[in-house]
Amino acid sequence: PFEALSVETLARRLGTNAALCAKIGRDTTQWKVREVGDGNLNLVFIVEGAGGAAVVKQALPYVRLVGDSWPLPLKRSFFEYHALTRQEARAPGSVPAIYHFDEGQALIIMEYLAPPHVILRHALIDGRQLANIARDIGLFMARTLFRGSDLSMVPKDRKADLALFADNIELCDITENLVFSDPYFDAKMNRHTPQLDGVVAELRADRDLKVEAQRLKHIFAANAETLLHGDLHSGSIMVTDQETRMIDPEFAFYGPMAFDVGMLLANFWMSFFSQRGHEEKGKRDAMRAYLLGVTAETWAVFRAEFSHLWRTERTGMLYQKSLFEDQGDRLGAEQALDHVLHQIWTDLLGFAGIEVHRRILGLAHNADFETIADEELRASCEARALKFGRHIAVNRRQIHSIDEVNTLAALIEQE
Ligand code: SR1
Ligand code: MG
Repeated sequence: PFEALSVETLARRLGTNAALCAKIGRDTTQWKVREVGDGNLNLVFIVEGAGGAAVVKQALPYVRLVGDSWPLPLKRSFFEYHALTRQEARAPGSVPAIYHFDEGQALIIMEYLAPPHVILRHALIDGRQLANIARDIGLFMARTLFRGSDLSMVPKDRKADLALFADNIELCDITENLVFSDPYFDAKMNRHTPQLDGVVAELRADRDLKVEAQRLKHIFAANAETLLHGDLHSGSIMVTDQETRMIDPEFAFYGPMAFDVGMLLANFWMSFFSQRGHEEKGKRDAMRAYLLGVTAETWAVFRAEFSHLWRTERTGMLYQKSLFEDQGDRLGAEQALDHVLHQIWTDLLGFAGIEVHRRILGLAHNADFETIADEELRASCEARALKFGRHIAVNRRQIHSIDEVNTLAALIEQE
């Protein structure tokens, strides 16, 4: 039966695991175990031995953030494992290496991304400008989203994966409620900075916003377009000055391409609006400019790589080459590409706006704002972000470029 690991029991329980011993050494008396999980759901151990180190990640039968009053199935570990193997195949080198998966114990033994790797969110709070994140994340999203879809896969394989990930019901349910609905009414687990009471009441009375949030929820739930990471925020990415790795795809399922891109960009915009709260560590003007540059570059890299894959790897049953290039109609294929990219663009703005809202109004907040101790200051950052989120969600069909969005962000920041 399933048993949660602890710092005390890990060496006894995994001391004979061949994969772990091969990585870190079999002498368990040398093993040092630390629990470092700071996410909302799981246990994460770093295990160091005489020969090296590894991470052991184990799901718990409940939501760690809330406790055992909120049960959550262990099978999320199964989805994380299968998502990681597919991400590695589709975007080699972008995720940690997997050494072992134990479905019964809901645990994955994987590569330890040792310091100087840090969580991207923390690096951005510290005011670090990382040169490669836009390129690396843009490529990761384009490759995984394109290659997991009917633009690329054999229909039988894609349908098998659709069925496999369709059972990730409870984690989808978290997103469906926590992201798209709860922020817009007085749901039980919501919380917000008290100084935002007035702004929150206005947003919850905003019919256009609520309708848009439900339209986006509809797109999220009904558009099984590709295998998503499903929770691609800056806390799900580890970085060094050179390297970028995506972690934690336990929310993986078949959904709209724009969801991963929108959630990711929202986290850069939230970092942007949180910077005035971290100014005691030094002026953040350059950081703000950097962050807007990162959003623009990420979207440009995504578009360029997606377009490249469209032209070179479109082997699936959608927009077949036999209808276009094979008949000498390259323009037809480009026209279809424009439609697909345009849809991703319009929808990502909506998902981004809603993601900003849920991190300020819902249950799961993020450290960008939460680490601002002064509540007045935090509320002023959050209020700007909320306004921005509302604008891009409601007006998403009227916004045509990332520069427009970034100009809006800069204007709201200066108010
Ligand atoms: C109850 S889980 C709350 C949030 O944590 C995860 O990282 C997801 O973002 C989820 O929405
Ligand atoms: Mg996570």
